Amino acid sequence: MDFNTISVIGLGYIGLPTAAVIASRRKKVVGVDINQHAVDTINRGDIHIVEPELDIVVHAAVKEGYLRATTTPEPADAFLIAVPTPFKAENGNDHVPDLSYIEAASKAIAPALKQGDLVILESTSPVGATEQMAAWLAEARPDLTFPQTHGEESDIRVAHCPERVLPGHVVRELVENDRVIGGMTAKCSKVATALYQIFVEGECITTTARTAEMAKLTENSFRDVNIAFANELSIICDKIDISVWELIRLANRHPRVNILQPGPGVGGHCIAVDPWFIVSETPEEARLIRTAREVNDGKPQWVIDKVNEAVGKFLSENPDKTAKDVTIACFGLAFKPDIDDLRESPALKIARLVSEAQPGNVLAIEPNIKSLDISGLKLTGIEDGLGADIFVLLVDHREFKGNSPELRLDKIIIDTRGIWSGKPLLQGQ
Ligand code: SAJ
Repeated sequence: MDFNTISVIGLGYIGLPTAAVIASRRKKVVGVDINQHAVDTINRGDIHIVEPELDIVVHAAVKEGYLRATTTPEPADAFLIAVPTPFKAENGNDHVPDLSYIEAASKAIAPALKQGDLVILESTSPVGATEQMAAWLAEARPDLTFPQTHGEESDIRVAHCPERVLPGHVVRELVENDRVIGGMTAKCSKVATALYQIFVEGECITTTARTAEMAKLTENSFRDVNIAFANELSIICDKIDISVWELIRLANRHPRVNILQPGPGVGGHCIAVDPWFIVSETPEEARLIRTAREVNDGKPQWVIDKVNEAVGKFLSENPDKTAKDVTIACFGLAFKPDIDDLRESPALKIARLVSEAQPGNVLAIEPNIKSLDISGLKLTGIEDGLGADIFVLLVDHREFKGNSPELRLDKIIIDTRGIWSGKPLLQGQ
């Protein structure tokens, strides 16, 4: 199977690296995005997102003429859709998946389709989304045949191949990770596998589209449930005055135990979202998955309650002071260590809510960003942060690790990541 031109729809955190890596294999890639700024930036050989090594790969692919971006889809041999799947805005609390970006992308590429083309959905999707996408394509192109009606004989091949790369390691993981490839027919899987073999060194394992969709949701739900277990343990341990960090270290000495790390909550755009796609489809059955989401979503408020307790403790130890005199330093705002990504970050949420609730100064120390536009939150360097009365460690950035003595003496420390105190969460209680 020859793919002369490959089109990637959606040039975000997944689409752009995928387009660039395919182009680095000397394939002609046309990237499509509705964001004109992103398109212009990429065509200059630059990138509009932060991801290690991506700038080099994109720059080379554009300069060598293999990668080009546009706002309008063009004919290609394969179309790879990597657009967002958020929740429906009007149903925010029900966590119902919103397929409107997939619908818009399907309708945008439909006029460019021709017999023999392959369409792959990479966006993390609820079970059934690939079949829905094929239905939208068929509706727009009644002159072509699709797998849902013509099986192996269809003009267009359709498959789901979920992305599973870890932000911060995308360029490496895109090549090294195994891929689950779910074709709507066996032939669809075969053709899609040929596409991924252009750049994937891991194994390509084929299945059905629905199983591939569920596999991706399962991977992120597995992680969410395991993080929820760690977060619940941290709350239990805090109550009974045991160091959760020591506890987990000890329990993990068991050959079949591997507990993850507690934190201030679960952030990012995947693990805090995808499990809801299962819950939304099977609300009666997905009880553990739902509870895990609730445990992790409840953790930021629990940390905020600890900050309030810490302020009370500080004031009782310093009766000459009022709440206005208390300075709180929040260490870290990103959703995980050593990145600049603040989207869906529990750390940012905690810092923001603390600054709204506390009358004193609230400092934010985030070495990975240069500016912050949140009223009441003052972005400062580590040195200034060390002058605060209460430290709230929210992200285990490399800059915060270590044994700095200033971090331990006569300060109230709320260490949600266990890198400073190694003691019960609110040190000194
Ligand atoms: N976290 C903890 N404790 C841990 C591990 C993580 O609190 O022990 C928190 C992090 O701080 C962060 C959140 O969980 O707030 C998510 O971080 P992460 O590193 O676990 O995952 P993501 O969201 O960056 O990427 C995940 C990955 N999925 C899995 O590891 C199963 C990645 O492979 C997926 O491709 C990605 O979701 C995605 O796009 O779906």
